[in-house]
Amino acid sequence: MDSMLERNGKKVCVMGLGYIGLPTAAILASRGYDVHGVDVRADVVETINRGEIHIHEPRLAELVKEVVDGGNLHASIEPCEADVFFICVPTPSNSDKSPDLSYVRAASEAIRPYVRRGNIIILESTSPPKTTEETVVPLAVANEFEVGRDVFVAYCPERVLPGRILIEAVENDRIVGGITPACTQHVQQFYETFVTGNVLATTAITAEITKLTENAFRDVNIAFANELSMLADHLGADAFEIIELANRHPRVNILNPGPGVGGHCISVDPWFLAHAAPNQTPLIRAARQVNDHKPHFLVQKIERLVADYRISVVGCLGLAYKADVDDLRESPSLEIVRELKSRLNAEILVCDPYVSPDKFREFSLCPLDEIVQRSELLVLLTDHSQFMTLSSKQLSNKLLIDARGEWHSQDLTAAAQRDVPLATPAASERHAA
Ligand code: SAJ
Repeated sequence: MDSMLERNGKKVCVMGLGYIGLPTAAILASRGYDVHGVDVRADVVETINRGEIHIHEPRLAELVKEVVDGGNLHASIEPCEADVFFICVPTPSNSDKSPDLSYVRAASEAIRPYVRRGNIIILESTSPPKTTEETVVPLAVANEFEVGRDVFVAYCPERVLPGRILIEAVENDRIVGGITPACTQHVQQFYETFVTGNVLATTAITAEITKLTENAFRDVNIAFANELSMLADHLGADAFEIIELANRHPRVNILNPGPGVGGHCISVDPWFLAHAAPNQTPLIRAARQVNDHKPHFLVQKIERLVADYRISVVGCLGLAYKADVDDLRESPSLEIVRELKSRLNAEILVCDPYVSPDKFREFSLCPLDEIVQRSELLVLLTDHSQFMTLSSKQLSNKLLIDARGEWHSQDLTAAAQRDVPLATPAASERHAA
């Protein structure tokens, strides 16, 4: 539909400048759109208008600087008139696991005065079924407009993996679910101007459920791996070796056990499905419970090891929810450290090279060298690449717990007790040495 010339001058208003909204705004700006980004946080708006960013994501800082300096991206706390509106705000869950749509509601209400005939409104936030139709349409579209004729509304879920957002936002296939076929068609044409993957057309409710299904699928599969790791520990076997061997079967592909499942997506989204259909989702609920239990299981193992070996200094490597990101949302690593700090008598040292001490003030962080030098027990919680470079010499004479199965693949098998340790004679000798 759009040539580069047509894009110039076409205005896009992006509501929410977080992990999805900011990369989306920057990508659109780099493709020639005139992008007005909106965030409720004045500090975020100021940071972006200086050409800087407030989150960590590879290559995003350079891109934002380029498009802000070039005049194609401007941030504000207020929306403005635009041709296309994106809603990219958080959709957390309440304490009873029901979805909290307050940010979607607020963003929809905020754009309503600016929406004109011919405009497109896209919801990208992961949302429970029917949110586009029952929340966005009534709040964002004035009564005088008919959806599908005057204003075009669709749900188009983001599917990007943190750490690869700028690549996946462009290259992944996208799903566009319009409220009507005309909405789908308009929005599909718009995505085709900047996405190189296929843009697949469907309805709003199908797109909403599909997005939740993707993350629930991954959660169930990780839960299987985590359950296996606890089962193997109970029976005195190594889950990582079992998985490695089982995965040699041509039709078996088990994921990695870890300290639990974190991040703002996979640990939250399956509950939206469970909440929407409580009696139809026993497996999805069980998976959530298994993954939520894993951090406590690890804390108990660490506690036992500390008591058995009279350990006085424990080093925890990693706070973020996964490798090479700075995101602490729902992080099992952070949950484990918090629990260890409140339950153990030992000194707990913590290192995370991605977490800035200026932003994180709950407790102080330690340089990696110091942790490696001082800890009697080292626990690998998040598999940041910096931790993969530790040599077997640096890790010798220590008890090790590798919750990710990574040190093993670095050929440290002899030193590392993977996932959940058994107090093997070898470990106790090393500890004594
Ligand atoms: N994890 C494991 N074992 C594994 C894989 C992951 O324990 O084998 C853990 C991670 O350490 C992390 C959590 O699971 O704590 C989630 O990490 P992830 O890399 O699986 O996914 P996210 O949350 O970073 O991103 C997911 C992606 N969804 C899917 O892969 C189906 C991404 O494509 C979505 O766009 C994103 O959720 C989202 O925004 O919904």
